[in-house]
This record gives sequence, C-alpha cells and structure tokens, in this order.
Amino acid sequence: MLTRAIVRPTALNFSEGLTTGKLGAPDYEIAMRQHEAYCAALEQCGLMLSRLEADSKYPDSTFVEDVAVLFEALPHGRATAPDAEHCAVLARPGAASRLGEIANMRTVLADVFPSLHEINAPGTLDGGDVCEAGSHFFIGISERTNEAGARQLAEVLSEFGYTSSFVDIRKANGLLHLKSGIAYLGDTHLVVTEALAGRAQFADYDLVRVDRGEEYAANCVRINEHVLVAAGYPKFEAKLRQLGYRTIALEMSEFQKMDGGLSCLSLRF
Ligand code: CIR
Repeated sequence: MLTRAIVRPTALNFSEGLTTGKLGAPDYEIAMRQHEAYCAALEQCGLMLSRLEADSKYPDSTFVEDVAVLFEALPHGRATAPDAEHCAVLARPGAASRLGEIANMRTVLADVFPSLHEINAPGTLDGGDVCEAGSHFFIGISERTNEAGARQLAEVLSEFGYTSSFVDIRKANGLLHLKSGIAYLGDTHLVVTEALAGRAQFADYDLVRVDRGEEYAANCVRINEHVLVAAGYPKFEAKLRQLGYRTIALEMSEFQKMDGGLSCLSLRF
C-alpha cells in the first residue's frame, strides 16, 4: 500500500531541459495544468503529497523519479537500521545538467528515510531505469545508467532482501530509460513494448504488450487500486481494463515533449 509521494512542480524554464524528441517546445501553462491534474490523480489514489518547490536552476527537476529509488525493506532482508521499513537510494543522474539535482533531494529524503544510501562515482544511475517487480528489480543499463551504478544499487537492494538483474537497453531504439518501455503492475503483470517483449528475463511474467504506435503508454504506474496511464492510447487502456484494472488517463503532452513519462513525475512510497 502506497501512502505518500514527492512531486516537484514544473519550473518556468522547463523547456530548457534535455530532450531528444521532435514534438516541439512545451508550453509552461499547459504543463502546469497537466502537473496539477497528475497531483490530483495521486491524491485520488490515496497518496499524501510532499510538494517541493519548482527549481529553475534545474529545468528537468520536475522529473523527480530520476533522482532517487525508494523501496520497502523485505521482511527477510537484513535491514541495516532497525526501523528501516522504507529505504531510499539517492541516484546519480547520468546527464551532467541533472547531477546538481541530488543536493536538494538528499536533504528532502534525509528527513523522511532513516536509511539513505547513495550511488557514488564513477557510478551513474537514473531512477527511470529502475523497475521494481515484486521482490525483484530490473535495472536498465542505458545512456544514463552505467554498470557501476547498477551494481551499486543491486548491492544495496540485496541487503534489503531483493534480487535484481540488468537489462541493457542501449540498443533499444528510442528508449531513454528502462521504464520508458516496461512497467510492473503487480499480480505478475509486466507491461512491455514489442521492442523488449522478447527478452528472456521477462519470460516468467504475464506480459501486457503495448501495440506499436502506442509505445509511450508503456510508462504507466500502478498506485494502490488504480493505474495511471497517459491519455490518448485507447487500445492499451482497454487492455488494462479487460485485466480488471481501474485506469485514470492523464494528459501528458508537454512532458512527452521533454522525454518524460508518468512515472518520472513522482517518487512514491
Ligand atoms: C531528461 O532527459 O532527463 C528529462 N528531460 C526527461 C526525464 C524523464 N525521466 C524518466 O523517464 N524517468
């Protein structure tokens, strides 16, 4: 059961962030409204929000998920602190322009998480490359996350009872992060784009395939009784509903222009 989320509203100079897309510049006012609707949806799912201040020093800082990995210690895990039920690992973004985002996030997380770990150089790791799937984590090796960073995270996770494996997406066309192409819904359901569906690592899951042309929808998020999905992908949303999920569709156009998806806009725990 998730109860809380950390979000950071979009900065005025959001359009100066990184993007590989060719969808045009995002509109700040529309992005703000979309972010507000996203926050309202999190609240509808029962989460209490910590809203950080917008930070124009870092135009990509609204994508808070990339800066940390949050998880719960498994009962059989060897917690290093007796009260370490919720654990946090401060990431180390692979894009130079985003590295500075961790200083403020360190302060924010230290207040909430008694057990705060960090990825250290030469490791790099973006939270968008980290997909929790029950007691296992998939960690993407990407343009942003290197093997040193992935190994450091895997070590921390194993202390808390989780197994992990690496998924190399460097040759998977058009995927910025692992979670641009997969999402775990619980109940053995793994959402996956066609480009990643054939990976042997995913063979034990019940795959929910995202049709070609709807790839952006793969970045969806299960929050308690609901699944947040990007609006405009009717075939995918219908598949989720057929599986019994209650969906909330959210307009994401301005974040998509900056290569961001639904999951990156919050840290949930
Ligand atoms: C970036 O390139 O870092 C941002 N413009 C987008 C980050 C999106 N994050 C994510 O998918 N986890």
